[in-house]
Amino acid sequence: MENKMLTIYGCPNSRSLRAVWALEEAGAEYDYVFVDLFKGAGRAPEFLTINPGGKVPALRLDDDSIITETGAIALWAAEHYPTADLLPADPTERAQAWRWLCFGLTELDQPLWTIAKHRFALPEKRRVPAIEDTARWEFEKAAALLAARLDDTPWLAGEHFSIADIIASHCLAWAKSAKLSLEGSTLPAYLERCLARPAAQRALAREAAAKGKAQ
Ligand SMILES: N[C@@H](CCC(=O)N[C@@H](CS)C(=O)NCC(=O)O)C(=O)O
Repeated sequence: MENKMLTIYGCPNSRSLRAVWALEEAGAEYDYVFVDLFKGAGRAPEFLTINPGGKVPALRLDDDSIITETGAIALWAAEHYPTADLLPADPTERAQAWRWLCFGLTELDQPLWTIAKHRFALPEKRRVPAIEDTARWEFEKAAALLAARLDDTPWLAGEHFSIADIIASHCLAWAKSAKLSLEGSTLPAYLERCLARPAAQRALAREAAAKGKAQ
């Protein structure tokens, strides 16, 4: 079979950074297609054939099938590039990676998404601004659990960086940009450590370059 390039559909300042970061950690080669969500490109008919949900990220595989959902894309990268060690081989650490990956995608991501939806993402008549107070409270409870875990282990799975760290640290960066404060020193230090990884820096640069090229 012809060896086709992977293609990631993304937009800077969105969850697509998680997918690009996972591909960079994996050492994958891929094309990047900039979907300008801020100009409605997520709703364009050509993108809806890629992801009928109109959301980024989406990953086109070399057999032309599409995966959406940041968790699924990160897991795919971890499984297809095993030498990158994005999921620990040790069964105990691997179980912890699953645990914290799911925690990030639900307990951390969802209150942040609730805040974003009710600030700007939903049609105006669907927004309930008063919900923000409860979502912040939920996020703070989840962030405290994350901090407690990171007081015990350097990375969420244990001794080794994993895709759980990509999702969790992306949520922390998102919280910061939404002006939520990260209590204590553990989470800011962890976020800095995650973002300092060369793969994270390459992912940020790749997304920025794709946007710059399109404008
Ligand atoms: N659960 C999905 C969420 C993806 C998502 O909501 N992406 C946002 C950007 S962060 C998006 O494309 N929004 C455009 C829209 O909702 O129209 C994932 O984790 O991949």
